[in-house]
Amino acid sequence: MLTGAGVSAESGLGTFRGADGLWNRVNVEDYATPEAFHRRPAEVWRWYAERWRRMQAAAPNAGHQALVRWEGLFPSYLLVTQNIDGLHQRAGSRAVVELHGTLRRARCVSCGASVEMHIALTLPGEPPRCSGGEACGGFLRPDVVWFGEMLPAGAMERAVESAEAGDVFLVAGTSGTVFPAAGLIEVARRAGALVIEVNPEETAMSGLAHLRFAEPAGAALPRLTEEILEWRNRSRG
Ligand code: BV8
Ligand code: ZN
Repeated sequence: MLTGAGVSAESGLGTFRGADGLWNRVNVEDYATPEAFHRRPAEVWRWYAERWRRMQAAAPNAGHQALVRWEGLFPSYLLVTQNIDGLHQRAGSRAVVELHGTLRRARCVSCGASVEMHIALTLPGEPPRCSGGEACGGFLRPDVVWFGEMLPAGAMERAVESAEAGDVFLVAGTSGTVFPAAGLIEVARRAGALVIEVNPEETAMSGLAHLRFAEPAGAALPRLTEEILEWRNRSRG
């Protein structure tokens, strides 16, 4: 399955596009690109630090919680998320691939050393400098994928494999506009999966869905999960 910012909307975290979207308030190019970090490291660092604080203050919602059950329901289930907020994991999901990285960690731009964000934020400097084993002194950056950057090694491969393998592909809370993530929907569809979309609004990918639930994820996902569980119990007799 594939999730996006809409799944975290009911946890109080804003989405990116649409009327109240984050990208309506700031320019993507000023914050979510490697060039932006190069030009204005302090501003970019502070902006992500503020998003990290909001993320920490947020709690997983009924949509995140419902998806935890899917791990036990389908053996090849994989939760592919574009979200960097870690709320799926905080809800209890373990089989998660974070296509766009995570804001729970920072990493050194020079040596790649990884630092938990809550620790990085206690270090001096905006952004702080790397103080790992080698103390290379490089800037720490959020461990997220910016526009124009490659996805984490192996993440897309695992995601494609699961999209090709499953009978059902669930897409929830994403506008389906950022690639290569959005391409997974077509991959699943071509491989013969039943594509289900959960989104109150029509999206760029709605045409690929066999089934659409035009509802918030926090309502549709728990209900869908209950229905699958009931069907399971009935079919086991
Ligand atoms: C790459 C992390 C190879 C950081 C993000 C043309 C020009 C330039 C570039 C491109 C181009 N064409 C394609 C590209 C590539 C580019 C891209 O796709 N651009 C698009 C915009 C055209 N992609 C990349 O650059 C990717 N890398 O391709 O590498 C490469 C490398 C070098 C050179 C060439 C190729 C990397 C992209 C990663 C970007 N990082 N985030 C951060 O967060 O700060 S992207 C950002 O969008 C988000 O973080 C999120 O991860 C992603 C997707 O957004 P959504 O999750 O879908 O959120 P959105 O707001 O859009 O939608 C929310 C939906 O929820 C709505 O539909 C709404 O109706 C719904 N909703 C609302 N409430 C609810 C709900 N649904 C359910 N329940 C609710 N309650
Ligand atoms: Zn370093």
